[in-house]
Amino acid sequence: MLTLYSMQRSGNSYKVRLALALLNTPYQAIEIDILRGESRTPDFLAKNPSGQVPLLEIEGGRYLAESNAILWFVALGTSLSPESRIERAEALQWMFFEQHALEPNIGAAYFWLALVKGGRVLQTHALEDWMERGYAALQVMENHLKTHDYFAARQLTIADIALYGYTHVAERCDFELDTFPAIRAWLKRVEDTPGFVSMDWRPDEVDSASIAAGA
Ligand SMILES: N[C@@H](CCC(=O)N[C@@H](CS)C(=O)NCC(=O)O)C(=O)O
Repeated sequence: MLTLYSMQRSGNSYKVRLALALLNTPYQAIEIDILRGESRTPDFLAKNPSGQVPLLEIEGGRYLAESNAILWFVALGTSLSPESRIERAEALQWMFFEQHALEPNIGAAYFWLALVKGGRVLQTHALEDWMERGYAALQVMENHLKTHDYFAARQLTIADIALYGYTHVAERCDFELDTFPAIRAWLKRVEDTPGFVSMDWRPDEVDSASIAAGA
């Protein structure tokens, strides 16, 4: 049985929950509240020295961090992972893009505007950069989606799941998607996929206290 350490409102965590739900893969979920420092306790740091969620515990006591690495782990050999060499490389290309162009900008804006009280005031200057770079990333995605339904392999793959994680919350943190019709159509295509679950959806949850108590 897989164990996923994740935070409900974390886009990186949601990517993994979405893939697991689409694949109907059973797992146990443990909620880690990063705003209360739960990812920085000695116990959690022993599992993931980066102190971040998501973190997947695999049978045999191995831990895997980084949302996109986890996506590959859970999806390999399924319909969500492309088969051919070039299509796998294209999926990776978009997943690297997600981590360097989208997540650090829209993800950061989402965190400070939607999750942290007073975050807008604390991050006024950084916000300008995040908006500019976030819109640039959205434009790259829009250009691709004008001629493609999905990002790789002409079907829904983990590349779409990776990009969906923060694109779908862009409007909750000041980005407007009115001028990105191809992105809006793609968001809807992802949401119409059988087995899709929203970020609010919760798998049956186990709290960390009961795990520690061996329950
Ligand atoms: N590149 C990592 C980023 C993970 C990340 O930034 N996680 C955030 C939540 S979305 C976190 O755990 N932050 C807590 C911290 O850094 O203390 C991934 O894709 O998994």
